Amino acid sequence: MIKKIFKSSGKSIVIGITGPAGAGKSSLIDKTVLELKKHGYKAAVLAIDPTSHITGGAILGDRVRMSESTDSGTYIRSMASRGATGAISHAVRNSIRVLEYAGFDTIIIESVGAGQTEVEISKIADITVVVFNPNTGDSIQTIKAGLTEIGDIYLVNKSDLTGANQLFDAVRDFIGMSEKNPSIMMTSTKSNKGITEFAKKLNALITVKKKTKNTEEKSRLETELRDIVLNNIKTKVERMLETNITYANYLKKVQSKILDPFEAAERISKLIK
Ligand SMILES: Nc1nc2c(ncn2[C@@H]2O[C@H](COP(=O)(O)OP(=O)(O)OP(=O)(O)O)[C@@H](O)[C@H]2O)c(=O)[nH]1
Ligand SMILES: [Mg+2]
Repeated sequence: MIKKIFKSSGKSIVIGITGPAGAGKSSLIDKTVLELKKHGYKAAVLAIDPTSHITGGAILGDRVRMSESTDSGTYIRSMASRGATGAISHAVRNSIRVLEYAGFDTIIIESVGAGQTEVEISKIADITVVVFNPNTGDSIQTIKAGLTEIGDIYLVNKSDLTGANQLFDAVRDFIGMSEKNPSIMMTSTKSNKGITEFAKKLNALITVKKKTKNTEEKSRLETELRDIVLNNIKTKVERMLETNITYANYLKKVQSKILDPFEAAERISKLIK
């Protein structure tokens, strides 16, 4: 399928929305998608689900939170992220291609937390939004944990709750000086505040990103190709080592301390052409 649709792919704008669990990402996406529709965009949502897909808890949660937009024709799909992070970006890249082929020009990816997956997704996304909320005390911790580099927009959601203003100031102090010069905004999906402004900002960013999409796509494809080649080679070598007699012999020598592992590895590596 990818073979068939690859040729025309790489034009849609990908928006990554990340942040701690319960920050209100799904609720925000639900409302934002409707606003983006007014700007003429047709959005699809991919929710990366960090939990087991057997219990289905978060999948259901995301679906329920996005009921408004699903009712109006938005496509939402959850993906389990258990397993290698490399595998996730692989699956996400291909899902984006399929969704684009299906006619969506804006693809929103929701992911939780501040881990490797988020950083990987921010590399795939054209625009990254980091969502915080005053409910969880770990927000600043999250900022410190490495989300400072990835955001184009930092959003303090749940502005209807106390502590939102302080959090906004803290985020501004922390993020304000970063090189990317990101926007810092406040929203409340509950009292419907700031969503229009957020969508407006996204619209402006989409317009900018569309101009550089071509160049961006080229460098992304280079990363992707490299990823695939390195992965293939790794698998090949792993398989070879499983059955290789010379390797087994060297291993015995190392295990009986006749040879150190570095010397042995050097010699084994020379066998691989
Ligand atoms: N007070 C208030 N609550 C909100 C707001 N936005 C979302 N919530 C609530 O916060 C909870 C989590 O919202 P979600 O939209 O599921 O958050 P999420 O970030 O997608 O959560 P995960 O996908 O589980 O990480 C829900 O109970 C929402 O109703 C808001 O602006 N104000
Ligand atoms: Mg969610």
